[in-house]
Amino acid sequence: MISLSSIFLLALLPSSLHASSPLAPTSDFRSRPDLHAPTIDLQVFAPELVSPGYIFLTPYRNEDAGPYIYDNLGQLVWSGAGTQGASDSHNLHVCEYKAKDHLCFFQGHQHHGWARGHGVIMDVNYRVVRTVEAVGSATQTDMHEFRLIDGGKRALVTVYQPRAYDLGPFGIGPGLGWIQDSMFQEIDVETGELLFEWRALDHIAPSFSYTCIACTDTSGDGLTRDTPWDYFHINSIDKNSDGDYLISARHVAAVYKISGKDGQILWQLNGANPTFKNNENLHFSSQHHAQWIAENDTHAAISLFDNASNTFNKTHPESRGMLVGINYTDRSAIMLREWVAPEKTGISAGSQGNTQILPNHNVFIGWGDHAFYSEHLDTGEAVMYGKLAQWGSDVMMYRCNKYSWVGNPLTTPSLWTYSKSGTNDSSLQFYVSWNGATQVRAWKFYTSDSASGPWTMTGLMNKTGFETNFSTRAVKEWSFAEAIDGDGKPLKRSSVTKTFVPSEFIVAGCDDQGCNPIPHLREGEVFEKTIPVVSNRGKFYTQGYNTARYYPELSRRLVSIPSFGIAFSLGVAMLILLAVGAVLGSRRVLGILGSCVDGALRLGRGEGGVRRRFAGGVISPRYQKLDSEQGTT
Ligand SMILES: *[C@@H]1O[C@H](CO)[C@@H](O)[C@H](O)[C@H]1NC(C)=O
Ligand SMILES: *[C@@H]1O[C@H](CO)[C@@H](O)[C@H](O)[C@H]1NC(C)=O
Ligand SMILES: *[C@@H]1O[C@H](CO)[C@@H](O)[C@H](O)[C@H]1NC(C)=O
Ligand SMILES: *[C@@H]1O[C@H](CO)[C@@H](O)[C@H](O)[C@H]1NC(C)=O
Ligand SMILES: *[C@@H]1O[C@H](CO)[C@@H](O)[C@H](O)[C@H]1NC(C)=O
Ligand SMILES: *[C@@H]1O[C@H](CO)[C@@H](O)[C@H](O)[C@H]1NC(C)=O
Ligand SMILES: CC(=O)N[C@H]1CO[C@H](CO)[C@@H](O)[C@@H]1O
Repeated sequence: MISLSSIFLLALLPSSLHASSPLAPTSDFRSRPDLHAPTIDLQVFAPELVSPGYIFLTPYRNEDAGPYIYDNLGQLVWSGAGTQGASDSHNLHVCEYKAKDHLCFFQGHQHHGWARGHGVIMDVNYRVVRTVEAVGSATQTDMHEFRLIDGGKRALVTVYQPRAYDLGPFGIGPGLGWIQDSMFQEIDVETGELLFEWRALDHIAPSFSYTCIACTDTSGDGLTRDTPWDYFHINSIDKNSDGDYLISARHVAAVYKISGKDGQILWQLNGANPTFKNNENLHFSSQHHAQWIAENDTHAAISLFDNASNTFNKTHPESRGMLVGINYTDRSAIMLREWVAPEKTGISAGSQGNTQILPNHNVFIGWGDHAFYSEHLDTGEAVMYGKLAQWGSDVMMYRCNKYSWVGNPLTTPSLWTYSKSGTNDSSLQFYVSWNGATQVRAWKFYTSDSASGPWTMTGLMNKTGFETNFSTRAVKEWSFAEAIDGDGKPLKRSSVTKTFVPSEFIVAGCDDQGCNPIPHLREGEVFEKTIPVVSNRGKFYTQGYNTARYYPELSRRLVSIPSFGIAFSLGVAMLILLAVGAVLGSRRVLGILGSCVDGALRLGRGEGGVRRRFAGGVISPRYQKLDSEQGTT
C-alpha cells in the first residue's frame, strides 16, 4: 500500500491573476492596439529541421488569456483572446469536423486543478460553429480533455464530479466527506447523445491513490462539496480502432486501458497495481497526455509527458516527453525514447504539459506550468525552443500543439496610416495586419485625396510578420491596403483609413514612424481631464468618410443590390418611424431629438454635467502640480 503522507502538487491553478509583467512581455501592433499577444522568445531554432506548420498555444494567467496561433518563427498569426468570452481556454488544436479542419479548444472557468466549461469548435473563418457540453447526470466538462474522434462525429470529454463519500476509513469524520470522481464521456457531437460514460470510483479504489487528503490546497481536504479529495485526477483520454480507451490519471501515477464495451480495466501501466513489470529504465509519475501510438496483438506503444515527481518520490531529475513500449506477451514495459528540455538542468514541470508526435516523427512538447514549448528530432535533439513567458512568470499553458492550418478570417485587414506633417515634407507610414489570415504573402497599398477614390497603388510589400510596415514619400489623406496571396491574387481589402497627422500640441512627441507614448506623470503631478472646446471643432476630427465606402470591396457588392431591396429597406425604416411616431407623438420625438442636439452643443461649449476647469483650446492631456491644490477629484 502507498503511504498517504505523500504529497502531490497542484494541477491547474485558478486564473485570478491576469497581469502583464516584465517576465511576460506582449506585442504592440499599431494596426491592432487592442491585442496583447505574448511575444515569443525563440531560444533554439533550426529552420531546416523543424517541421512545417503552426504552433497552437493557449496561455492563461497572462494579460490576455486565450487561444493563439504562432508561426515557426514565433510570430503571431492569430489572437483569439476575447473570442471565447470572459474565461480561460485550454488546449487549442486542429480537429476534424464535417470532413474539414476546424479549431477545437476547451473554454471555461478555472478552479484549483480542474475546470467547468465546454468544448468549442471553430471553423476556418474563426466562427464558433458548435459547442459540446457534458450530458448524462454529470456536471459541466473539465479542461483536461476535449477531443473529437470519428471524423468529428463524437467527442471525448473529462468531467470532475464531486460526490458525497464516506471518508471515515481515511480519518475524515464524523460527518459527510467529499471525493472528486474522475469521469469521462463520449458524446455524439450533433445530437448530444451520451454514448459512453466511465467513472473512476466504479473501478479504482481511493486507497490506490498516491495523493493524500489535504496535503496541498489543491488536493482537496474532503471536508466540503467545494473541496473534494481529488484522488484520481484524470488528465487525458484516447481511443483506439478497437473502441478501447487509454486514460492517464496523475494522482495514481498510472495509465489504463479501458474496455469500450463495459468500462473494465484491461490493463494498468505503472502506479500502485501495475499489470506490467517496468524495465529498469522506465520510471514515470504525475504523468500527462497518454496517447496511443501503435498497437497490435502482442505489443503497444504509447507517448506521454512524464512530470517525473510527486514531490516525495522523484522518479527522474527532470520532466520529459516519453515513448513507452509494452510487450503483452511477457508483460513488460520499457522506455523507448525520451525528450528533455534544452536547459542545462532540464525542466521540472510542476504540473500540466504534453507530448505530441508529429507526422514527420519530430516531437512537440509543451512544458506545462512553464510557458515553454519545444520541438525535437526523433533522436532527442531540440530544433526549436520558444518561451511565451520567462522563468518565474505566472503564465502557464496546459498543452501546446503543432498542426498545419489554413485560416480565412471573416474580418478585413486592419490598417493604420500616419504622417508626421501630412505633406510630402514627411512620409506616409502604413501598418497593416490581418488577424488569423494564413494565406497573405504580400500587401498592396493604395492612396487617394478623397475617401471615395480614385485610388492609386503606391506600393507593394512582402508580408514581414503579423504586422507589415511600409512607407512612401507621396503623402495622401486616404488609404487602404489589399492582401495578396502566394499566386499574386488579391484576397481582401482593409477599410479606408484617414491618415493620422499629429497636431501641433503633440507633434513634439512624434517622429517619422509614429508618436511615442505620453510620458508618465512626474512625482507630484496629477492628470487634469480636459474636454474638447468649440474652437477646435472640425480640425482634428476624422471627418470625410463616405460610409458606403468604408470597405472598398464591399462597395462593389452594394452596387449590385437590386433596387427593390433598397426600396424595401426604406419602406421598413418608414414603418418603424411611423410606429415610433404613433407611440410617442411626433412632437415628443422632435423634443427628444432637440434635447440631444442641445446636449451635444452644451458639451461642445464645455458645459457638460461634469464640473471641471479647462483653459485654452488644448486637446492633449495636461499636467498640473499637485501643490497648486487644483488636482482633479
Ligand atoms: C506487433 O508489433 C511489434 C512491435 O512493433 C512487432 O515486432 C510485431 O511483429 C507486430 N506483430 C504483428 C502481428 O504485426
Ligand atoms: C518511487 O517510484 C518508483 C517507480 O514508480 C517505485 O518503484 C518506488 O518504489 C517508489 N519509491 C517510493 C519510496 O515510493
Ligand atoms: C516480447 O516478449 C516476447 C516473449 O518474451 C519475446 O519473444 C519478444 O521478442 C518480445 N518483444 C520485443 C519487441 O522484444
Ligand atoms: C517577396 O517575396 C517573393 C516570394 O517569396 C520573393 O520572390 C521576392 O524576392 C520578395 N521581394 C522582396 C523585396 O523581398
Ligand atoms: C518599419 O520597417 C522598417 C524596415 O522596413 C524598420 O526599420 C522600422 O523600424 C519599422 N518601423 C516600425 C515602427 O516598426
Ligand atoms: C508628393 O510627392 C509625389 C511623389 O513623390 C508627387 O507625385 C506629388 O505631386 C507630391 N505632392 C505635392 C503636394 O508636392
Ligand atoms: C504534480 C507534481 O507531482 N508535480 C511535481 C513535478 O515535478 C516537480 C519536480 O520534479 C515537483 O516539484 C512537482 O511537485
